[in-house]
Formats: sequence, C-alpha cells, structure tokens
Amino acid sequence: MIISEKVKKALEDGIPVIALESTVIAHGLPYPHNVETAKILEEMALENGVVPATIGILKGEIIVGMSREQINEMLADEPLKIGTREIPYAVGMKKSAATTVSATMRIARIAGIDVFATGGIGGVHIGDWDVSQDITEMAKSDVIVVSAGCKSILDVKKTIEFLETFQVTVVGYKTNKFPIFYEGLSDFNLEHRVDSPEDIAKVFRAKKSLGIEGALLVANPIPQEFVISEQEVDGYMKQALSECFEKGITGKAVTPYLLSRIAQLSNGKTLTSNIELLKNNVLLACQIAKSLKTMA
Ligand code: PSU
Ligand code: MN
Repeated sequence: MIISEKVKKALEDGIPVIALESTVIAHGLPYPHNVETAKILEEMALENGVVPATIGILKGEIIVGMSREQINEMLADEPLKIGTREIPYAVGMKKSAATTVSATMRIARIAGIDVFATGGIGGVHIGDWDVSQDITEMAKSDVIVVSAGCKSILDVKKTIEFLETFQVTVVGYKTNKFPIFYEGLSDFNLEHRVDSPEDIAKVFRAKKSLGIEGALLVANPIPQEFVISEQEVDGYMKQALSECFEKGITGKAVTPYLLSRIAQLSNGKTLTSNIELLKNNVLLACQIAKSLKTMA
C-alpha cells in the first residue's frame, strides 16, 4: 500500500485527514464532471485545513492519496469497480480498480484514517436478491462514513433494517428522517439524531473506547435547494429500472447504469444534485475530522 507523502505527513503530525472514494469518480459521475468534482472536493478539504486522501488501485498498487495524474491514469485503465472482497484480486492480478464504499472504508481503516466522505451508500436492491458489501463492511470497519443516505433506486426500508441487523451505528445529522440522496428525506424515522460535528466525534470516541467494532454512519441530507421531488425522480427511476431489467443488467453494473440513465433523463439535474451533496458531505467530514483532533 502506498500512502502519499502529504497524507503520511498529515497522519504523523496529527493533521486531520479524510478519505474519498474513487468509484464515484470512475463509475458514478460522467466525464468530465467526475475529474472536476474530484478536484473540487479535494480543494474544499484543503481550504478547510484537512488533507484529502482519494483511495484507489493503480495496476495492483493500493494508493491512499491519489494525485491528479494517478486519478487520470486509473480512469484511462478503465478500472474495475471493487468492493472489499475484490481487493485481493485487483492487487494480485495487478489491475487498476476504483474502490466503492466498502473497499475505501477497509483501506482507510488500514491506513489509520477515521473519517470518510462519500455520496450515497450501497444497500439492499429492489427485486432480485442483491445486497451491497457496503453494509457488511460497515459492520466491521471503525470508520465514520458521511453520506446522504442511499438512493431510492434501493429498497430504503430494507436497507435501514439491514443496517440494524449488521449493528451499524447510524445517526441523522440535523434530521430525524433517513435521507434518500437527491430526494431529501424519506418517511422512515431515524432513532438517533446529532446536531453538531462535536457530537458525532463523541459518539465515535465512545464506540472506539468500548471496542464496539464497525462504522458510524452519518446520514447527512442534501441541502434543501438541491432537492429533486420524489415524484420527478420516481419517473426517471422507473424508466431506468425497467431498462435495466430488459437489458438483463445485474450485479455491479446496476448502480452505474441507473446513475447515468437518471442523469440523462433529467437533463443533468440529478448530476448537479449529486455533486452538491458530495460537497456537503465533504464539508461535514472535515468538521468531524477536526473535532476528533481537538478532542484528542
Ligand atoms: N450510490 C451512489 N453513487 C455511487 C455509488 C452508490 O449514489 O457512486 C457507488 C458507491 O461507490 C457504493 C457503490 O459503494 O456504488 C455500491 O455499489 P453496489 O451496489 O454494487 O455494491
Ligand atoms: Mn450488489
């Protein structure tokens, strides 16, 4: 595993670091928005006094803190989309790979990074049995995952139930409802709410000090001005889902297909919301990372 000099130095000097995933760049957003967004997110972290560490795999080499050139090289290799269980394959076979929430969490934990900002987590899919490794990884890795909940392309109710089954600690940030990505808030209640980054840091500290393994999932709703109505998203979603079914798209290919179709069908409206919620999650992750340091 290669940890970039900047990230290594920050970890040694106690400067806050946040992890960022590479699947959202490679398979979640279309070119050139993906590379632009990756840059914007890293700059935002730096402006907030936090060192960003984008995680991905380049020709079998795990990289924590990818440079711009390394991100471009990874994209040029048409990387695999990998969860934790595929890390050994990518490394052993010297493949380039973009890491999903599960793989990014595992690598962040190994590297000693406590906070990770993403867009949406994977969960329980609608239809055929398909449950993301993101959930089972959250049961294991002690990382704070800041996300805007999950997309309603998933079965939100079952995803929430699975988070309970796998003992994932979930808190809503300034909300009592589970957020569903572009659509703002779902109707499903969250049991626990926190209203400050300091409180999130306190919950994480308690978890660690008790040795209760697993993630602290922070459900951070998209800013109100970028919410797209459920009705509107539903229309796009139904069409994209039925195409997916007709084309026989399954497994890993489902999420990227749905994401890109929904972006096309909405004339880019969902893309803007996706980018804005990512920025919002990075900002909160920075505040949490700083709170963890001041508490130390
Ligand atoms: N949801 C999004 N955008 C994404 C993903 C999920 O709104 O880019 C990506 C994340 O990397 C997540 C992965 O970890 O998809 C889940 O994929 P799967 O459902 O195949 O486990
Ligand atoms: Mn799956």
